[in-house]
Amino acid sequence: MGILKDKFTAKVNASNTEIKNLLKEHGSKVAGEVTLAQIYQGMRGITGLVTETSLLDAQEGIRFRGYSIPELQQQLPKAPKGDQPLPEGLFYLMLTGELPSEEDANYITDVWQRRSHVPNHVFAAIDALPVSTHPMTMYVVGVMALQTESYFAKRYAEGLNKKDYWEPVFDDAMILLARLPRIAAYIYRRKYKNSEHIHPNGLLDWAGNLAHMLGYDDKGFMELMRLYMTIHADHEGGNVSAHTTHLVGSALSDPYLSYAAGMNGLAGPLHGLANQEVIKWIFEMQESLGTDEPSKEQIADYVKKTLSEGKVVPGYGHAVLRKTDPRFTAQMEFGKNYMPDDKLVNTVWKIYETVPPILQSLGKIKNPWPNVDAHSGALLVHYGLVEYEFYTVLFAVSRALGVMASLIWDRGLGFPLERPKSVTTEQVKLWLEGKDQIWGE
Ligand code: HAX
Repeated sequence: MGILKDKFTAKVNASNTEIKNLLKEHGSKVAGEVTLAQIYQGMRGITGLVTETSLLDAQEGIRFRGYSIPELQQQLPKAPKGDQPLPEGLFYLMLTGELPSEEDANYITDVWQRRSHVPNHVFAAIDALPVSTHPMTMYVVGVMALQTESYFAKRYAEGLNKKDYWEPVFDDAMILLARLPRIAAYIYRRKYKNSEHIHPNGLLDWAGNLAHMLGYDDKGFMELMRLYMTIHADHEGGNVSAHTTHLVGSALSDPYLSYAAGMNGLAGPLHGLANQEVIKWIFEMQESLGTDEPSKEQIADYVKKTLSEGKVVPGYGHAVLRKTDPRFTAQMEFGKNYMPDDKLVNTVWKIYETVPPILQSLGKIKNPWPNVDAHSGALLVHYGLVEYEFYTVLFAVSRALGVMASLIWDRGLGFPLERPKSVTTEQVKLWLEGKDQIWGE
């Protein structure tokens, strides 16, 4: 891992100097104000942390180190004869800030291939759970079992200089990334394919190998995995999974502990679990309507029924985005190229034409447009991966790319323990009466 570490060292040293000077000159500049509503309502719109790997624009969507998804699809290295980016290239970009050459991406594939062996006790820990366990629970248990391997935890226990924290975090992150596809595939084959496991293929790239170990060697599915792993990787720092990983990491919990914590957040239905909820909701709609080709009118009625029952329409809305998610659009383009006549995929597109005006008409939803989760399941179903409870595990494997690149940066930049201030309503009332300060320990 020497070449990549050397590259990172040069980048992080330059950044440290830049940030030190920036704070010296501008550290006391006021960067915004906070309303009482924001304090009570999920801290929306409060800028409170630095994440170098990607930036989310409410109108335009995500950019990874300045590159949009269509730009990444053009400029990142591809698998032989492939047309989708290799996630290895995205990881390189997020870690170094530079577009990788084919050689750079292949180097990462090679490192991850060599470090992909998962110790037996991890499989034993997963096997100890009932088969009925949700795949995300199995996944987090697998990650936690892998924590026995942490270099950071060992080196910290031995006594590690602050300046060197990032290095074992880097090693842990690379090894964790190398092993996650194996863990994910193991869970899938155990739960849904009678524990008939498939050996990794040493010649395949990271996402291609995941497809292979899941049991889907179709070229289209491999390309889908490369796209899927790329677009789900990062969504700046404030989302639940990225923020949790960063927060737990700030206590110097090692990368395994931090990532597992983040993935427990991803497993919530308002976040990553929404991808399973979308397909579940569509299947339930099909069953209730008695057709797998519902009309727009039928969809509209079903959406209104969902809302009248006090439920959310899964896959729609976002805490930051205010337009159609470019990750949704990238998947729609993939569908148009690879499966234009698929009934379920066409239903997803009909839902897209139907839902936004209905949500808009409620007058309270800030973003009526689809997010990434509105589309992903239908593409997986097309290739036969119908077991929707597994979908969030795929999201989790991808999200590791972003949160691990960020965690390496967090330690490289020496970010301290994160600890915002909270208040009680009693104190808020005193403050409103002019009898107390709201801030300050
Ligand atoms: N269906 C029904 N109601 C919705 C809605 C939806 N899709 N999206 C928002 N609303 C409601 C909210 O529940 C809220 O209602 P109340 O005032 O009655 O509490 C109101 O509209 C205002 O919400 P908002 O300000 O527009 O949205 P938030 O920032 O609070 O929440 C969510 C953002 C993503 C959680 C929300 O849009 C939602 O629940 N969407 C459906 C679940 C989903 O798709 N989640 C995945 C999001 C993307 C992601 O993280 N992927 O992993």
